[in-house]
Amino acid sequence: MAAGELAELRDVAVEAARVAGDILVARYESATGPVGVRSKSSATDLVSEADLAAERAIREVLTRRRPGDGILGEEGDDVPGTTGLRWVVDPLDGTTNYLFGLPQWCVSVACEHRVGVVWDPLRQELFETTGGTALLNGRALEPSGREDLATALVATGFGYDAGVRARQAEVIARVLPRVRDIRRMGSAALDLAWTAAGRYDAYYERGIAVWDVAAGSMLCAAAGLAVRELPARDALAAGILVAGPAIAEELLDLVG
Ligand code: LIP
Repeated sequence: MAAGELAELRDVAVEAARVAGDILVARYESATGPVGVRSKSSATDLVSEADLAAERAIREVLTRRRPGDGILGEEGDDVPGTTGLRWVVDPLDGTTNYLFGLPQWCVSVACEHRVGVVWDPLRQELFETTGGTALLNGRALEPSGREDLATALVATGFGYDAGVRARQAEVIARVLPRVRDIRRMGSAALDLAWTAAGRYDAYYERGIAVWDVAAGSMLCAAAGLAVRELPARDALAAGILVAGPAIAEELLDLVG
């Protein structure tokens, strides 16, 4: 793809993420309690009016600037495209945090295999990649380079289904004694971006959706991290693991 077209895709992704972020911040700062919330797959799987408004805004930018591209979003229809390009968007990653007033949520916009953008409007942190390098506010990301799993800070997350969470607790019981510590912060896209930035040494999670990881996994790959798929097994969904090359395989064996 020509550099100019890639730059245009990047600008579209950033505009879409920022427009959604403005909507989310306005509602977040004005919210005085649970606003327009309903549950999806379970009582703990929530979607808000903010999610829906943010995705509508993203879709408006994409259809206006990239007519003919496909769009897959967490809250809207899967729109097939005619150009061979598909946008995968999570308008609000970290929905539960957002609704509880916890400042750990973001907007994730990816043009598959071309551009990944994770926008954290509260911290004004723009993570982006067009494949070659991964950037945070224009500066190259540097993963931690951790070489010892025992001193690694590992992020993870859990599903919404009680049975799945019980199995994920069994995995955590194996991992926790073997690493420095665990962080469960509630946004896969930020977990991936922060791992690419070296704030975490590794991240893994099963049961996440393609829109949770589409942009963040591109950031991690561009930053030189190992990006591995966790295959579905024993009633556990497929997932993702990202880590520095020196600890990735050992963590993969542990997570299973
Ligand atoms: C969330 C993920 C998080 C996961 C949550 C949820 P959402 O996405 O980012 O990593 O642990 O269960 O799936 O629903 O906030 O877009």
